[in-house]
Amino acid sequence: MISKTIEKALNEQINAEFWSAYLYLSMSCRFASMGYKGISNWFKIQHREEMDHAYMMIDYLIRRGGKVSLDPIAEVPAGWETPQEAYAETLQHEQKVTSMINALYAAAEAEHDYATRQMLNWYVAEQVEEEDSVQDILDSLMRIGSDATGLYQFDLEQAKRTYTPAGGQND
Ligand code: OFO
Repeated sequence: MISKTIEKALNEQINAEFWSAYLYLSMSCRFASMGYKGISNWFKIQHREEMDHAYMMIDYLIRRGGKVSLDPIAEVPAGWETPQEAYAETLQHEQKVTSMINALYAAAEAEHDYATRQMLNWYVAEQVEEEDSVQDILDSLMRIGSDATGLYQFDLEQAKRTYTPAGGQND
């Protein structure tokens, strides 16, 4: 049986994962409406991965006998003007999520909840991956600057991203 402290912390993280999913869906919609189909695709896949992150934690909480609370999702921003702006915000957001996962990990350790700590290892590794891939994209965008042909090519590249269910989640 999971402790009330960890149950609460996991429910907060589940809400945060849904918020991330909603944030990236907002970015996907924004870039679709600006004609950047590839960038919209990249953010839509990011959205689906975040949903998986939430589902994985929900499954875990249920398996441990915890109670899932699906709290309201706070409003997300909208209206990014450039890809650079949205990806910079993505990196900032992922850095914040990394600190949240670290805090959760520390809470699991403090409670001697080694099963939760073990489950969180997947998220710790995922955050390294998330920050690294967004940093790579920002580096490319830095080189492209406002070059229209470069941005066109970049959009085509982003269109190639495909969805793979995270952590064995089914679509
Ligand atoms: Fe769930 O990794 Fe991004 O936020």
